[in-house]
Amino acid sequence: MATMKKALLAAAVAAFAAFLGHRWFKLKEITLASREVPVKHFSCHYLENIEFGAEDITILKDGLAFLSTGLKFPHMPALSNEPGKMYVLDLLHPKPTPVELLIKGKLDLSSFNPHGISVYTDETDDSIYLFVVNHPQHKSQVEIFRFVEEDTLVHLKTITHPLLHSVNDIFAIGVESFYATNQNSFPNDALHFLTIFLGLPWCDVVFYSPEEVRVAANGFLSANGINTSPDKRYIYVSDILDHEIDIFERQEGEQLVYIKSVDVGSLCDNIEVDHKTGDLWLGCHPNAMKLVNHDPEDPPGSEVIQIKKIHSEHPVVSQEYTDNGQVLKASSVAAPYEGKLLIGSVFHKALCCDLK
Ligand SMILES: [Ca+2]
Ligand SMILES: [Ca+2]
Ligand SMILES: [Ca+2]
Repeated sequence: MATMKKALLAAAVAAFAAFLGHRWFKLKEITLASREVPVKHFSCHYLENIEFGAEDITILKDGLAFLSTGLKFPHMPALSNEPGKMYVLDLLHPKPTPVELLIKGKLDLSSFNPHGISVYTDETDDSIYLFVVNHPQHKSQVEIFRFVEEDTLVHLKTITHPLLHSVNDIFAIGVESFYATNQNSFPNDALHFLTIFLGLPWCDVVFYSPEEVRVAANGFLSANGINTSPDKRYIYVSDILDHEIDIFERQEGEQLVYIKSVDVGSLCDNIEVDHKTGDLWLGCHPNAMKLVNHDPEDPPGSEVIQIKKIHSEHPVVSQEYTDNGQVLKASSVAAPYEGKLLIGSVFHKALCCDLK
């Protein structure tokens, strides 16, 4: 009897070890831990004044770009002790230079830690609202600003909600309503890591309006960038650890209906969409292990991926820019505008490139 018990126990331990080994192998696949990218550059220069990352960038139709900079994030190197800042840059200027935005209002600037951003233009009076994910003391909240004059943001409102527990990016759809991605399935890091280890796609996208807050879509391993088609009919979400872009249709009453997923073969962070062509531009991490290891001898690289004809039977996914971390570490966003491309990063610099 004792021998039988021992044999069963040994079999159980072996099965558990095999399971752990399998999950460990899967984790290496998820993080693309052995991936290297070749170097493929455009003609680019560093943007002045951006030394501590520009995690997210978005560009208005008139060439005005907004940048969120200085993100401090758990497990990522933070090179500056200063709080984060917002910048604006005019791409129509002969020598576009980022200018720090002055923030007016009651927001605590000493703990300002800006992450994903989105702009909403109110077409009735052309006023511009800037929505910014903020992580003071590593919490998650959304700040709504109004952009006034050339270089000023007026803080209007801070939004917190239990469903908005680990927000990465947002897509603003009204003066006070938005979709937000949660990159963790649980606010607790250890529980979230466990779900990733077990491969459970439990992250969600939340719809927020003053009247209603609810989960609008789920089933993401980790939801990161979110943006829309030029006609605002579709929503694109980067499921970063699943290496794909998930496409949803917005239906009446802000119901999201899943359409399909497009494989990108990389860990794509934020999504920007060309206003004219509808092409998607993705700032991606070629290898997430390098991102968490931050070994100066083997830094995390950068990768920009473009998707053309995303709604057709055969979307065209192409690798447009890659770097081994010597020029740009940890690219997180690529924003196109009239033959130019701004590439931002999590904690490093930002580039202005010529696509022609
Ligand atoms: Ca964004
Ligand atoms: Ca997915
Ligand atoms: Ca992001």
